[in-house]
Amino acid sequence: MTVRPALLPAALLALGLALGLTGCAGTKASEASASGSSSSSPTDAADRSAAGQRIEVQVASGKVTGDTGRIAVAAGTHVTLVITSDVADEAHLHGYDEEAELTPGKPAEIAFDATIPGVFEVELHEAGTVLLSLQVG
Ligand SMILES: [Cu+2]
Repeated sequence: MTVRPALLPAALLALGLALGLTGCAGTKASEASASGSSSSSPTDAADRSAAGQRIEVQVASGKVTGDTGRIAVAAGTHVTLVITSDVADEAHLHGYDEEAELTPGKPAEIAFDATIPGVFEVELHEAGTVLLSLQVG
């Protein structure tokens, strides 16, 4: 037969690798940085969902301004995420696994349909900065 003892350690190694690949740094760090995010009202979100929702953030000197914090999005909404950074970086929307290359001073867009419920971070891979958390539901 073809049962080889070497397969077991290999399987354990693969399992260990899989456990280490649960996401980028700071997947659960949204609570700590959401202190200034009480500005969106439920009626606001309902109004915007019909025509799609535009979320804009700006990054300058390492600081994030605009639609930062936790942003509520109704499930099914077409979302356009616009990110402007003063340094080159790569933006990553977790959960949906959408990425955008950021060129200094040029707005980059990630457009998607919010079909996956949950809370997902938008993060800069180089800087490690969390721009916002998307709350879909
Ligand atoms: Cu990421």
